[in-house]
Amino acid sequence: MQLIGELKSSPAITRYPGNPVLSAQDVPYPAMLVFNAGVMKYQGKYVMVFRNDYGSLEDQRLDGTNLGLAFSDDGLRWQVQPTPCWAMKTDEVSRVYDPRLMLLDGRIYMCFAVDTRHGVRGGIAVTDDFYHYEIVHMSVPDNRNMVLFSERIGGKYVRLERPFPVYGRGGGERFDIWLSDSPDLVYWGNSDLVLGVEHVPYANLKIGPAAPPVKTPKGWLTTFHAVDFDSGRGKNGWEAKWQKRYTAGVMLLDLDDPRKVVGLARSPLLAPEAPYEISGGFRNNAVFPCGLVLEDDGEVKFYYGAADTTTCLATADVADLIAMCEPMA
Ligand code: BMA
Repeated sequence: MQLIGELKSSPAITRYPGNPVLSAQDVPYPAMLVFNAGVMKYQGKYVMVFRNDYGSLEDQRLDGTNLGLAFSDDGLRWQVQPTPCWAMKTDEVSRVYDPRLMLLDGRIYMCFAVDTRHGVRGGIAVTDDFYHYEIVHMSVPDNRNMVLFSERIGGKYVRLERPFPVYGRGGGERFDIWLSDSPDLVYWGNSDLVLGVEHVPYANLKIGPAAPPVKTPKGWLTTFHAVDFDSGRGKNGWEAKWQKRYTAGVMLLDLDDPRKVVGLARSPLLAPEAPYEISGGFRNNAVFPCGLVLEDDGEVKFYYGAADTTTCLATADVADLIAMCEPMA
């Protein structure tokens, strides 16, 4: 395995000086790790659904996961609602996590991952109030990191996703970004590979969709996470070993045929560097974006989980992100 070495964030991106924008102490019910949040703008407000892993910080013990809801007028200062907005626990399902939010046909959709006794599934639900979720689709295992495009393309709904083909990819975690389409959000097919991990120079393990793609005149601006592994890394968080690093990347997909990558940034958009990304967390050395808001003036607000512990914000100009995406060879 080719080691990746040092990585730096792009000069195009600026961390919000008030980071983190959300952490456990902002949550009025049991909360411990508050991260990987989906964010959207809806009816003039910013809305966030975040993952909350609760348990004991003192004993470094995870007891469970629920999703929390927060609102904001400026995308910076957030008010968390008094109760969690969703959780799922049955004999079969242990938890729902890593939500992504998007508006589609005027309704609010959320994609999420579901841990089950029989594998990890990707889910899609619709809600009108962020508290009641009607599940419209659950994938077969193993799949997660699903994101929906905000409009139909060629008459079809489209999603990016990240299946985990362990057996067929040599037994390790060598995973790529795929796309499927659907006539109704329920039945999905016509699946194709979009971006292989081998195309990302700063990944040696796996990649996966990050925030839902946003439309720009040059293509669908699409963020993803990228993972590199180094067996020389040891303990770096709560676990005995944490040898991965999670960075964030950006690419442009063709407006009419999003199976086609028209541009890819050859270096990361965001690499773990800030103190709250590289130390003091559950899994240090990790940035994991799930939310992105494109403002009317071209500012991109990029929300990401830092060290699987807090929710942070970075901003960029959409023109700079587009410029980073170089044509594919
Ligand atoms: C991924 C997911 C994310 C998590 C990341 C880093 O595989 O489980 O929820 O943020 O690992 O630990």
